[in-house]
Amino acid sequence: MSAQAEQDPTAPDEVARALADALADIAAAGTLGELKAARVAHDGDRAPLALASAHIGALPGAERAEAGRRVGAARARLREALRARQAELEAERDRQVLLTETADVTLPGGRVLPGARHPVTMLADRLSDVFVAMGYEVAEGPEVEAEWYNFDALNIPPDHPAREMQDTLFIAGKNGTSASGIVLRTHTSPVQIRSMLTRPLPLYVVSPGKCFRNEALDATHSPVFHQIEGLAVDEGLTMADLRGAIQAFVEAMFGEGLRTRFRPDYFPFTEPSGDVAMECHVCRGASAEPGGDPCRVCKSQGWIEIAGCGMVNPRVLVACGIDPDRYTGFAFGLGIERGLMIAHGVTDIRDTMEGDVRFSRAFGTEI
Ligand code: FA5
Repeated sequence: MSAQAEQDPTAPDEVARALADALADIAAAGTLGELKAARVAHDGDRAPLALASAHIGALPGAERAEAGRRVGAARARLREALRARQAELEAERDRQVLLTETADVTLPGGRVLPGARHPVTMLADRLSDVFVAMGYEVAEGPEVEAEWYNFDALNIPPDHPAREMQDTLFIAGKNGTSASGIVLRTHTSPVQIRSMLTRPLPLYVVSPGKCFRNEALDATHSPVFHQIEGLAVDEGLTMADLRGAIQAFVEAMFGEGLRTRFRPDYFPFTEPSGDVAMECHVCRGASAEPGGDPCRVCKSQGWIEIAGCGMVNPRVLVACGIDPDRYTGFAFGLGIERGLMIAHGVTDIRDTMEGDVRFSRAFGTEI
């Protein structure tokens, strides 16, 4: 045999050695990564058996068939070995995963609580629903409000003492020093103005929302609280309609047959103005009778004040471009936290805002 013949990569010895090398490397591959390296080395484009395959065409015609069978058989054997080892190593990997990544089914599970709406939000929705059922629409307004909507348009000019009734948190232009003063709204009444300016008449809206006052936190006051505002503007509305709306609302919230009481009060944006009290829903007034048992909810007064109200001041209608000779309106506003406290016997307003889930849980987990 010539030296050239010995270097023929298709020669039986060469093919046998290349296959033996390949099978040894495949058998020695202990990981899928090592097997991948063996695949590149022995079955890649530059592998000895691939080169042998490419060399077949250069052989004399008589030798080609024989060499082709030899190299083809070797490559088939090689691929079968690769496939078998791949399957073994994958099975081994999966076994290891099962061994090392075991789940202890006896460990306590991490429960994800579904979450719940806050009792104040739930009450605001219930209150809104009572009025929506009477045909009112829900209106919203911004918490950061122009001084004009919060005061001026509500007949509270800059020098009016009523501004002192509500300790105001100013964002810009303190208390009338700027034409464009910006405040954190002190009540939901500015939504009355926004509604009258943007909605067609007749108008029946209810507006729950957050209010802010520069007040110290104590058992009954908070610097951040919620109110719900009601406003009706229509032809021929009178105090009797206001009374009827409040009476229907009290009965829907606290029970049928509870009486309401109106007493004169003062708000610059309503004339006449009143405060509304309802008969105590716990003692039904009995605690105020001579010899009656004391009542914690109404402090033995028999009545609980729940809202400010009145007929919309004609000056407010005029500020909103409404003809006061044709239209009249009534409005009312009540504190939602105070309502919650009355309805559920909560004695400290701070409980409604500290975020303690034990407080909220007592109201259920409606979501
Ligand atoms: C008003 O804010 C008027 N805008 C209500 C109104 C609307 C009258 C429409 C007439 C027509 P007053 O300042 O009284 O009124 O507040 C109304 C209610 O908000 C109070 O009865 C109380 O329940 C609640 N409230 C007021 N200040 C606080 C506070 N610091 N913390 C908790 N609740 C408060």
